[in-house]
Amino acid sequence: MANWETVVVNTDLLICGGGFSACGAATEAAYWAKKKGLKVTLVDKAALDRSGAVAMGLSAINQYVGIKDGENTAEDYIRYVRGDLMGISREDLVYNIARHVDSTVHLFEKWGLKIWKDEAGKYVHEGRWQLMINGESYKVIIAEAAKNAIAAAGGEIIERVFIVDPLMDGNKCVGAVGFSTRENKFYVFKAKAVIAGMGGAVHVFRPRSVGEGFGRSWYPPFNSGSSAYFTIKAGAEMTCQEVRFIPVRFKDAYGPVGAWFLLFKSRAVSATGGDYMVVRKAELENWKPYGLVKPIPANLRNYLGMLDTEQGLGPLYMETSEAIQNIAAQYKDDPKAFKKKMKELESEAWEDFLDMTISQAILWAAQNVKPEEKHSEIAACEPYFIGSHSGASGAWVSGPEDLPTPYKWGYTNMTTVNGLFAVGDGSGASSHKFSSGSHAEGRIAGKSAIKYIVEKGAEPKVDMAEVEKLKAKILLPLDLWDKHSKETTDVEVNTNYLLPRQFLHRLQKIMDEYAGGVISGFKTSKSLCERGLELMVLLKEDAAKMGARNHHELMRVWENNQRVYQAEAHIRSILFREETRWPGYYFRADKPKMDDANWKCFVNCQMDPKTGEWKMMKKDIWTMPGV
Ligand code: SFD
Ligand code: AMP
Repeated sequence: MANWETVVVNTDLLICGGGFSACGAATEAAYWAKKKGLKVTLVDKAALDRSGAVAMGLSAINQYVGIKDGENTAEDYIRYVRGDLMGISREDLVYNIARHVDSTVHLFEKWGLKIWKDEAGKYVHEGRWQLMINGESYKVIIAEAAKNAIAAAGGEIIERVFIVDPLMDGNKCVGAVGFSTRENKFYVFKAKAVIAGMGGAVHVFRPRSVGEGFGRSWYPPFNSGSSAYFTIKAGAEMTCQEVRFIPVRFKDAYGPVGAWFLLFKSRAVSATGGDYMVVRKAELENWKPYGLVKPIPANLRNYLGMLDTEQGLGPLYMETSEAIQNIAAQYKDDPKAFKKKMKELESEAWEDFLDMTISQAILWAAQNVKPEEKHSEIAACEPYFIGSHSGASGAWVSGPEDLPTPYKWGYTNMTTVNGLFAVGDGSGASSHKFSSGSHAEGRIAGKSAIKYIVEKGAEPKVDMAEVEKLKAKILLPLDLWDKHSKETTDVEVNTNYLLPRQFLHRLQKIMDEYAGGVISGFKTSKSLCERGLELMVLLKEDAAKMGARNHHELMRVWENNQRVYQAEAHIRSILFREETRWPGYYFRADKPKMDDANWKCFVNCQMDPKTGEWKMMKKDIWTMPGV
């Protein structure tokens, strides 16, 4: 076995991940931990300042309820999420986040985030729930607060350590193992409670950007399904694993569209100029009652555009120039004011990308796009797993203690595994929390985990013999490389190992062709899913044969292994749910209609970590009384 040092870290609370939810968890947990003399340790595979989905920054805060000013209520937010997710949401969790999220946003502002204000000093809204920000340094600001909180409580932040597996003591999570992506160090974290906040997953499906564009995706390439893998391997019940997210974005560089639709009131049209939201309005009747809610659910907005492209009406375009001209038109009688407004709008359009998707600005520049003069192509991206946005996949967590929810078995946000909490993209069925809601949920879980430690926390019992086995398994790819890489003239062609990139292509091909990726027009069926699962068995056999030439590739190997679990949970859940509920995200072509009578329920799944057997379950939907 590769001769790596084993580093043991003892802590009370272990936070896996360093993104928005983990920073929220760290900030809150450290506050309570300090009072109780407990230690909080946060571990991120990257550097906290620029890790996760918000690494590049964002141009908006997508969840702000505005309770203080009477703009909306938390109940309004429940109705919004219920509609957008076609009736499938954990209303207790959505409510819990909604009632706390505003205070999180106020903290962001206090920590230095610039939120746009109008002349009256009120926040500038992009849409009903969204606030415009100067967000290039959004992540740096939120990370700084988490760092300060942990430092003040005497905790520890460990960067560039990739968490792989949970450590278990029966049905209790007692820590995690991982490895440094820079040094020859294998880490063992022993903890009384663990929070999984390692984001969602990308590159499970073959992306549109392949070849020279590989690595570009809407969802950040560094989140590879670690939260899902970690909770599945711990034996936790998972939910909504079929609810992937497909955003529509500016094509090829994945620039955001929210500001265009909501702030600039832009239209999206087909190549022949028809506004698919108007032309295809009648289709929404087929998806009642959700097809008729406002705003129209994200998947149905996608679907109407997809119907255009399927009928040869693509490409689709965002009418940027029309939108800019419409806004500036109110100044048309004053040429100077008109010119000034046009300049202002033009710079807002570019800033939207520069704040969060710099590559889209580069692509516009490279293709001589002037948004004020000409429209710009948009397209549906490949599928992603991001339960915090408009998808819903994640672990099944316990609801808030003070609500009459039927989903309560322990501490708020604890999974069905004792001592293991999930947040952000890691917790399911609580969509539309976005950056601010993920942070708020992290705070809720951080406080709850400390409560668990105070009331139930026992010294973690870790079986070091088991840890040695995990170390050998995790470092095996380095051994395979050392042993066999000199056997062939081309190191990439070898019968004794395959490289992570090769494995990734195989996984993506299976998902793309059998589970409804881009190439299949997002359509799948029972037979396709079953065949996909057969191929997954063979793929998993080869997973143990991945080789790695260095630290970086070792990380790639484990990212792939983690993606496989996300992929399998996804196929199994699509197969189990015998209907099409989210056209525009995926289509069960053999069950093309929504079936509320049989399938207005959560689809949950659970893998037995000992046997690898999966159990599929239906769970009832609870709606908040009076909402
Ligand atoms: O509008 C390991 N999101 C947006 N939210 C907004 O509020 N406004 C926007 O403008 C947003 N836009 C947007 C958004 C997301 C993406 C991908 C894009 C654009 C392109 C959503 C939010 O970003 C999202 O909801 C939150 O970030 C979710 O928080 P969290 O904590 O669940 O995930 P994370 O922030 O990505 O952090 C993950 C962390 O885990 C680390 N990690 N650490 C150790 N071991 C491992 N094995 C690990 N694997 C991952 C990561 O390094 C990271 O620290 S809009 O355009 O849609
Ligand atoms: P996006 O850039 O698509 O992620 O959008 C940012 C925010 O605006 C998210 O909260 C979306 O759900 C919302 N959004 C985007 N487009 C629309 C639309 N056409 N109607 C309503 N909400 C939208």
